[in-house]
Amino acid sequence: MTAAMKEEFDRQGYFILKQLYSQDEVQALKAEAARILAKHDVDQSGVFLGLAAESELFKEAARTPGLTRALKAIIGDAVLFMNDKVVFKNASTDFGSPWHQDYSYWHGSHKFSVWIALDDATPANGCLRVLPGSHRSTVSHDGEASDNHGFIHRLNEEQIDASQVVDFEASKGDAIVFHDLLLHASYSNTSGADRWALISTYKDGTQPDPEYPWAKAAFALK
Ligand SMILES: O=C(O)CCC(=O)C(=O)O
Repeated sequence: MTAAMKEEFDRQGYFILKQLYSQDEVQALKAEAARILAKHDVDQSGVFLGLAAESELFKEAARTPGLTRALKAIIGDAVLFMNDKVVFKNASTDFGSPWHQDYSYWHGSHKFSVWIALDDATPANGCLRVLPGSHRSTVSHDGEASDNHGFIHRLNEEQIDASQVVDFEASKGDAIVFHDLLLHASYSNTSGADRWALISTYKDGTQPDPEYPWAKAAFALK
């Protein structure tokens, strides 16, 4: 299983883990995320960084055994958790994320992120979209970024071959592990329903990197 997982990840730039978390676990994570968000001044970006930094539940979720096994198969034995964030879209924070490679934001060694559905995600409420195989090269991110929605490094929609795009329609608890060069985006949320996702980022701990101010909760997976 792990060899097949690695082979698929290397070919596509991502690997899907169906029902990585149970419905009860997802419910508890969403409630805990809501509790954390309520304690902070959260802006309209729809993103809050640093859940594991203040919650044991999120720390546990970041090292859940099924995920640890998958990450070790993909990255190797020295997996380092760096940080996590919740990306919450709802009736008032409803814009889609533009196409980008995460690598354009952090450079250094390649990182691996896990996008976890805390709600069922469909095109109507803003599911993730990926371009399989796009992790084999870096592309320049010079798309128009003046809409105040963050994502200063992005591509314009016309730069993407729409016929190759795969929508990740997810049930809550499903997850996708992806390489930081995989081009991805998400639909805007036209449904008014919540679409919350947890994104956790990892790296190969043997690889040198600059000190990232955002990696505030780093710990090694056992
Ligand atoms: O969850 C989403 O809508 C996409 C978020 C995203 O692409 C990112 O944070 O890099």
